[in-house]
Amino acid sequence: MKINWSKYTSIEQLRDNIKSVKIQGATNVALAVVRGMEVFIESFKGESSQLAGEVVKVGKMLANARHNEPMARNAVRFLEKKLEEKFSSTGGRVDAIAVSQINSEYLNLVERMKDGVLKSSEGLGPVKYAFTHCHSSTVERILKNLSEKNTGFKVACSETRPLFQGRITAANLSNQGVDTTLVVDSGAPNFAADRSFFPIDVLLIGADEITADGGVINKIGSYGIAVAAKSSGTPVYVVASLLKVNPEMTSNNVQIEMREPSEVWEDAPKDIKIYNPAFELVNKELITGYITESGIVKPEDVLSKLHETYPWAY
Ligand code: RUB
Repeated sequence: MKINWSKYTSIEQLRDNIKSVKIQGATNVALAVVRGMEVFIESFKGESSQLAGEVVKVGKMLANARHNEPMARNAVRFLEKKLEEKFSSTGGRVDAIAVSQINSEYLNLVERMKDGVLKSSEGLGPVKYAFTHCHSSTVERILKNLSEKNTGFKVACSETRPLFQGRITAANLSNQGVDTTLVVDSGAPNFAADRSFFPIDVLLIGADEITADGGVINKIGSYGIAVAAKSSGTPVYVVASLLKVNPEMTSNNVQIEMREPSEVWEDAPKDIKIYNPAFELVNKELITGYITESGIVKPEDVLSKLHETYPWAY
């Protein structure tokens, strides 16, 4: 489902919506960062010589509103790199139009990336039963396409407590005519492993951050479902852009965004400690492959593919 970005008219509104997960999913967070930079340009009244530096600052602030979002940081990195090129070719004159053009180029790149991921997903071959977790716009698009290509296609997804993003996936797919089943989180691993009732051909999950050594950081709950799928011989694919690879993070030094306990239990008795990480690591041994804009990539090759595909990236 496409977001109408014009309804976001202030940087604070964008930052608050990213932090509260009203704008959710790594790709939408990256697009929100671009929207924020546009909003800033539209209202900028300062010295034109300062525009480029200031817009990059705004972009970085928004891109760091959530911790595990390298794709958002790459949206700003793209602008920075292109601005550097413009500085050297125009002797330092960069105006609002030039910045907006670069942002549009980034948006076009994201569209090409999405088309590339969709094309790579053809490598999956026929799929009748798929399982997913949380809400990834990238996975949702692939599932819709699979339902068009495979007669009798069915998808199941887990609810994804505490914020129930799985219901977004279920509602979006069902509204598009896809045969959809929702399962509670506690039943999800067993559901993914049970080959009798819903014999899953593939588990497809999204990614917020991909570690340099090929692990994926995705919504809490992803690990257990991946273990269950792998243990019953079901392939586990991560559907994601290479722009989510963080060259500085490996499976040994992951840092995960911690969220407010109140998301889990609003009026919990005060002495109970609540552990509420947004995401968790799925280690590379559980991952069959990454479905990316540059083909289906083995976990150990994600970093070299990032450098090959996007030499300018973070
Ligand atoms: C969303 C989530 C998604 C990835 C990928 O978590 O884990 O799988 O962000 O999404 P949250 P996309 O709801 O906390 O943002 O494929 O749309 O980039």
